[in-house]
Amino acid sequence: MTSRSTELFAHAQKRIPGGVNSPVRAFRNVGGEAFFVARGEGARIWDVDENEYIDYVGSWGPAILGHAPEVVVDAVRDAATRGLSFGIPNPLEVEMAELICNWMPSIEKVRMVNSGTEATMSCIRLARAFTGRDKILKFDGCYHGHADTLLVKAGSGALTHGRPSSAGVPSAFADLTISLPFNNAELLRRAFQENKNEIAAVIVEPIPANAGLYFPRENFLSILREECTGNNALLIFDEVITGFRVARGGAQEVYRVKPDLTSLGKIIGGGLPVGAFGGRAEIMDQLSPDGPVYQAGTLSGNPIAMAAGLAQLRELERIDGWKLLDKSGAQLEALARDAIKNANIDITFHRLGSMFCLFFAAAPIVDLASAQRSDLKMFASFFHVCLKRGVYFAPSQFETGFISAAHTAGDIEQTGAIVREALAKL
Ligand code: KE4
Repeated sequence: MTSRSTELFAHAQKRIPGGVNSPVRAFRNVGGEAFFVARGEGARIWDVDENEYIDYVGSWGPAILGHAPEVVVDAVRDAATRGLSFGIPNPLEVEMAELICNWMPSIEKVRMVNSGTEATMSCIRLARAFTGRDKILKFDGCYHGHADTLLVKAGSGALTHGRPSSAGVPSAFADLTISLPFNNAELLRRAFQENKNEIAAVIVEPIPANAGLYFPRENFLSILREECTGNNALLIFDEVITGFRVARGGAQEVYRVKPDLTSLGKIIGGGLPVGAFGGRAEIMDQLSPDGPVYQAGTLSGNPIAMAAGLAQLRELERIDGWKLLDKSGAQLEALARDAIKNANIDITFHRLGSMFCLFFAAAPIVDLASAQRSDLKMFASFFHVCLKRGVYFAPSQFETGFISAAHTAGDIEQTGAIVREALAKL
């Protein structure tokens, strides 16, 4: 009997490219067919054939409280009764701006947008205008959304589908983007010397999470800061994933490095389409209508999305979510490491707070090249065995797993047992 997911996927492929509205959902890295989700509640999701999964994708980061958290649903329902969108300033935008600036002191002014891509794209335009320079420096495997300038050696879906530098991006654009191996301070210094006074900004995921999850060497981010300052280039932290996840003040609080601009997304929308970018007032004031840099959006600061994001962020603070998430992360790590010890396979487990990744490769994994040593076939088998047993991990080796505040110790215990079983079967 054909499953409902299979029927839907067949129909979707007739009307939607690849049958999906975002490539990573297509299971191409792991094979098989994407399932269609019917609903989610807390740490669990159900597909249209009523199969139940413990969810470690969490909408790729936004569902930090789990699915359909009561506080967020109530806030959305309440705001919706007063109208869905106006294109007129509303009080919730000011509350959101105030919260972001208080939680991330490097942000003196912030503007709301509708996706992480819009946030990073706007940071790049702003940096180019503020410095009067054109070149941008990024790192191989880091993914900053799908703006032309940033689809050069990009991570996430671009990497998963083997096209880190996308077709359709004019070489004139791509030539303005320098991409280096992450964690290589020597090459960074050399790039600044070879492109004297030409680099407008360095954009970085302070904790790269789009080629699997790995970490900056102890002083790499401070070297980035020093090199940018010394060369009058701006430092942009892309905290679309890490913002308000790894700490209340994001990765910049964890590593105590102050960027000039920060891009945000995912969690701040509570599941609705929201991005934001902000930083030093003297830079942000270059934006229209005060300054010469144009940037706009019909739905930016939309009251429903603001209500959802504010409810999620305030709840996260109320329950001290970061402590709770780290405790759950530590429990999963202990179980995973135990399972790995029992399986005689090269696996490197990385975790920070509620973000984690199992690389099917030996350590050390410090950049894209080392992440690409992973055995993708083995990852795919692991993914499908876990899926069959009711655990949904990201359908790509080049993504990161997310634990939510809704995952109970029981859920994680169950997950640990399934991981152990899956590794033993490889
Ligand atoms: P969006 O445009 O997808 O909202 O955000 C782009 C983006 C920017 N910066 C970072 C660090 C990101 O991780 C992302 C988007 N993340 C991917 C998953 N790793 C989104 C999933 C998808 O593309 O469907």
